[in-house]
Amino acid sequence: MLEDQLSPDEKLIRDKARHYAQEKLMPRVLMANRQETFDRNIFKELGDLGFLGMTLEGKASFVAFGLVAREIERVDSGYRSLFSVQSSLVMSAISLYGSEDQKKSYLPALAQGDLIGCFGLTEPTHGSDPSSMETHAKATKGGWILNGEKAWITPSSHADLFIVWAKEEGVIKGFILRRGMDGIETPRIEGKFSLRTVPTGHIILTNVFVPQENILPKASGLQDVFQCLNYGRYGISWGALGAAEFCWHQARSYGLERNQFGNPIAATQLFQAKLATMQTDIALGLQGVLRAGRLMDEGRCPSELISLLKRNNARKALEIARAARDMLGANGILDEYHVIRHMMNLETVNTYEGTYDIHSLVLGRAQTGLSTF
Ligand code: TGC
Ligand code: FAD
Repeated sequence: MLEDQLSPDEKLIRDKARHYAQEKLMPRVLMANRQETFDRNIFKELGDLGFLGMTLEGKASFVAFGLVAREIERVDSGYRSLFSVQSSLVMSAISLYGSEDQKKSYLPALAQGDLIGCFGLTEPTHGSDPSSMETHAKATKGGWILNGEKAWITPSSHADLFIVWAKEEGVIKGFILRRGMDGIETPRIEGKFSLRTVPTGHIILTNVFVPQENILPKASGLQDVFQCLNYGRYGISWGALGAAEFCWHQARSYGLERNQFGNPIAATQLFQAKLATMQTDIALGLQGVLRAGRLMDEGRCPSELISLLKRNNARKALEIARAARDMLGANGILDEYHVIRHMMNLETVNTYEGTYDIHSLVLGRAQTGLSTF
């Protein structure tokens, strides 16, 4: 059992996260999803609980971080995305590649949830292939001038701080931009059927002057971007299982109460076979992320293992949500049962931070030594 493999501290953090997620997030998620409303207070709440950037400086283990991601995503993948972007992408980028002054200036406010960060890598015409990005930085007196466009950025329309990746003379570098700098626009993307509890937007940069002190001095190439993505993908691998567990439990409860042909539908062999598949995929997935977490804590988790787990757990969670949707019949399409929301969210989880197929190709390259890119 997973329970036996967690330390007392990890269990305490997990219980704190479960209590918060069930008591504070669950009651507001239905209307937030239906009306696409974003609650900025969630950052403060996560900050007050000590969850934002919790692995930095060894404050908590990577396993504890994963357990928090799982509890938040048991409620909603969008809420977990907020936690992931702030912790794994934004705070990690500053922590790994920032100057001491940048760390002092930004990390405490990001950890408290007083500042909201976002991570701008994807562009309208460069998603799976970020090395072809067109956003560029040109050196000028006292800093750089940035031009370009980032797309699909969580939650750019509400962010105070932007980590923007841009090419300077062909080399990818990271910059810290602040809302209020001249030339930044952050329009929101409308019409999403997935991750509706968090805004997703563009970052449009038109001759934005970025002072010298706002470059991430230790970042110098795509491999540094990928280091942040490794943390993000690891958190997603845990989180997706939380969403899957919710759908599994919902299907089981529904099947025990719903009668057809004079018997609970859970009494049918087909229904039970589906529950068995869900249980198996979740139990094996949890063992995988636990092992990866322990290796992360020891500083020796291969990035291919993270690709393997992100790819598999996101896909299995999506399959479980689709199966649960079916097992609830017509009620499966009602948002008050929450399964259809998880299913729609998991379409995004399967796509972002490297699609299922991109991670297939990463694994294929590692096995064969042959790159398809
Ligand atoms: P490639 O030649 O593979 O790599 C360039 C350099 O990077 C190194 N590298 C890694 N290092 C550490 N960890 C990893 N996972 C790494 N993957 C690659 C690699 O060794 C190389 O280093 P060096 O020193 O030899 O130069 O580069 P490529 O251009 O061929 O890339 C191919 C591919 C598919 C691996 C890559 O582009 C990719 O992963 N594409 C997916 C893009 C992606 O994941 N975007 C995410 C955007 S952020 C986001 O989605 C946030 S969602 C919000 C939320 O998380 O909730
Ligand atoms: P594409 O790269 O155009 O891929 C389209 C299809 O082609 C996919 O099925 C893909 O697997 C396939 N494909 C591509 N290349 C190959 C190949 N070589 N071989 C075989 N098949 C291939 N990005 C950020 O930078 N920051 C964020 O905060 C962020 N948040 C997001 C939030 C949401 C809700 C979503 C949906 C996306 C977010 N993203 C973010 C972007 C995300 O990382 C990209 O969508 C993802 O990397 C895929 O890129 P793409 O959408 O351009 O698809």
